[in-house]
Amino acid sequence: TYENILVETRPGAGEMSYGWITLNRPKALNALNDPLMDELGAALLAFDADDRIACIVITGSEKAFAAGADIALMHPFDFPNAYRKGLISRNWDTLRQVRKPVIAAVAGFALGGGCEVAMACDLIIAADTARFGQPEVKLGVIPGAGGTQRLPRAVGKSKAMDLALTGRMMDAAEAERAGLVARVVPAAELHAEADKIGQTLSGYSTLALMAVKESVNRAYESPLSEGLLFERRLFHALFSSADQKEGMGAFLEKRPPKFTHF
Ligand code: CO8
Repeated sequence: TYENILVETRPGAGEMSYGWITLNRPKALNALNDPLMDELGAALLAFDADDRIACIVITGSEKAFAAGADIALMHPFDFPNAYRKGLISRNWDTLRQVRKPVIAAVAGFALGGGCEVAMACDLIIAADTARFGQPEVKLGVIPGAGGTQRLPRAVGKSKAMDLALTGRMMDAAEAERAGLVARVVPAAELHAEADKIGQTLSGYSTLALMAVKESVNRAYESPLSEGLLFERRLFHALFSSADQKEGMGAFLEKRPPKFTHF
């Protein structure tokens, strides 16, 4: 029923699966508009609510992950309408609310809002063809969904300023060196690499995956002492799970664990 994205459930380890979302507005290089963002939000929430899903992959096409927000759509807007209607503002918070790991698998252009979608994911893997950038300055505006906030946290102030002030693109190798991207692989292997991550994560306890995500994200929101305390509380909390007994028991018995996600 989606028109701007393709959604699949891929079999993972054991009885678990992982979600696979492909941004799919090929004629506009996956430019983001409200319908696409609404569909992305709905698909993410559906996967997040599904107990059989361990994690979610978001990808685009070979040419573009997403080339930004839709410029033709934005062009006629004035401030009162952009503000009142929340121009292309919906569902960015949904990306933050998803509690399972979300992996961005980026090939081609990830520009403006496209780069911001990737950065709102939990980890970015890139094809060697990937190009990242915040070119909004060239259009007379600035990034509007985290480009001036998440990018400096990911790559530091100097490089974030460089990208957002000049609007230049950064290739995959530079993005990996800068810490924006976790892994770079040849373009032909991008989906296999994302599948490998889906397979790996779906073999783990969903509780542990969600706790890792929550705790790492805390690092961005709190001073070190509070972040460490939060982490320790979650670490101790996981001792109330059957999966902790199973994970540690399986290690001691030298057999693979069979997690039940309780
Ligand atoms: N919006 C709308 N259409 C687009 C966009 C876009 N962002 N990007 C590409 N397209 C369209 C082109 O207009 C073209 O359409 P058509 O065939 O009908 O002419 C088609 O996609 C193919 O594009 P090109 O012919 O330009 O392809 P090239 O390979 O020559 O160039 C580029 C690819 C370099 C990616 C080029 O298309 C480009 O520079 N695109 C714009 C990139 C950009 O400026 N992105 C930032 C947009 S602003 C933004 O994202 C703000 C985020 C706000 C977030 C939400 C806030 C609340």
